[in-house]
This record gives sequence, structure tokens and C-alpha cells, in this order.
Amino acid sequence: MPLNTLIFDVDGTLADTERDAHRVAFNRAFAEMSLDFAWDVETYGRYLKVTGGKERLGRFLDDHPQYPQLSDADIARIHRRKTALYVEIVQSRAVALRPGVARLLRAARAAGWRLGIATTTTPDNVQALLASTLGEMGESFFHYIGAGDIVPQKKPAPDIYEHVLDALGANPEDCLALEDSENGLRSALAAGLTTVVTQTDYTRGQDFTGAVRVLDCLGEPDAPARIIEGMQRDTSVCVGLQELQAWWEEAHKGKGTLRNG
Ligand code: XBP
Ligand code: MG
Repeated sequence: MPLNTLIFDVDGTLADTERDAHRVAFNRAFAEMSLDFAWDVETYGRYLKVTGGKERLGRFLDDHPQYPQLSDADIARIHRRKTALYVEIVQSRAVALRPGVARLLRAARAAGWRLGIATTTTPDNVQALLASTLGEMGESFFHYIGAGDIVPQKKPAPDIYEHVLDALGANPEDCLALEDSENGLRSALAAGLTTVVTQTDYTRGQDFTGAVRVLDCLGEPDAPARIIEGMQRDTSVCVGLQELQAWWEEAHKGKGTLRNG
């Protein structure tokens, strides 16, 4: 069976949301609640290694005993406010999809491929992002959206990808994941998925061992992407279904698992 299912990460992959949307929403929530700290771009980048907003805040407080230590209930309350503020930012259309994402989604849909989302972020955030970038029917592009606390362990654990594969009734061998980060890549690989990475400013330089390709983005016909790791390194490409199919076949041949017909 040929490749017929794509599973997308959200933050960093569909859109570059972290620095100017999630980080800003966290800082606004901290200020509203009179908390005596804020996350600059560099600090937030370091704490992105902890996936999940509540978990990220918890780790930051663990590392900074000089700030008031908050209960899980307080963290959850701050995080709910952060989510509302993030949704406001996204609804103001401050966040765009990354180059090539809308083109690839439309091509996959037109070809009858199945589309899924496997993300660590909160479901409200995904809904708002898809509506503001793809229109009110944005969510309908996807056959299943797996997000946030629906699984016990966030990325790099494979839980969210396994959950989405299960919900789609899909075999990992027939799917390809698109990710932007080492944590996301580890999660997808552990679920058995061939994975393409489109790195961001925050994830550049992370360890992407195991990805079938690492690119700077998906590219557009008039502004192609660059392959950074993997075969054809340093070449330009506008990533479409044909490229994904070829890379997926290459990965399966490498594993000796490509099935014919
Ligand atoms: C994204 C995350 C999320 C977002 C914030 O990781 O780790 O925590 O940063 O969203 P990935 P929440 O792209 O690998 O899914 O605050 O809603 O958790
Ligand atoms: Mg990501």
C-alpha cells in the first residue's frame, strides 16, 4: 500500500507559534496574576525542551526556588488563562501557517490522503489556529486531532502518536509524520513513523538522528525549501506529495519493510 496518511505536529510545524504567541500569552498571564517573572526569548527556548505548558511552568518553578512555589491547581489556573490569551492572539491573525503547509494540506486532501494531528498543545489552541489560518472549516481538513492531556505522557513519549494512529485505524508503516523538534521526532519515531523535520529558529541544531529528511521549511514553488540533513543535502525542493512518497519509500527500503502493491 502506498503512503496515504500524514500526521502533523502543530507548534513549530504547522505554524511558528512559540516565540510570539505561546511565550507572549504565558507572560501576559504571569503579569495578570502578579507573578514576579517573565520569559524572555532565550529563557523560553531553554524551557521548550519541557513539552506541555503546565509542565514547562512547573519545571521553571522547580529550577527557581526564589519565586513563590505554586500548587498544581494554581498552575492549572494560570495555564487556563494563558490558553485564553493565546487563543486571543491567534484570533487576531497574528500567526500564519509556515510556508508550504496550506499547499501540502490541500494537495493531500485532494488526493484522498488521510490527515491527522498529534500535538502536545491544548485542543482550544489547535481549534483557534486552524480556524484563523484555514477558515472556519479548518478543523475539517483533519480526520482526527489528538491534543494535550488526552494521553498520559507528552512528547517525547510515543503516546500521542500511538493514540492518533489508533483513532485513525492506521498502521504506522502507511503513515508519515511531520515534526519540528527533537522531542517531536523522538515521539514519532518511537511510534514507528517515518518522519520529516522542518526545523525552526528554536529547534535548529537539535539532534534529528532518524529523520528521513530535515528541511528549513516545506517551501513554495517560488521559494523552495532547502534540505539540511538526509540524502540530496543542500538541494532546493518544494515539498509535495511526490517528495513525501519518495522519502517514505526510501526509509522503508532502508528498514527492509517496503511492501509492494
Ligand atoms: C508544543 C508544546 C506545547 C506548547 C504550549 O510541543 O510543548 O506545550 O509549547 O502549549 P509540540 P500548551 O510542538 O512538540 O507538540 O501551553 O497548551 O501546553
Ligand atoms: Mg512542535
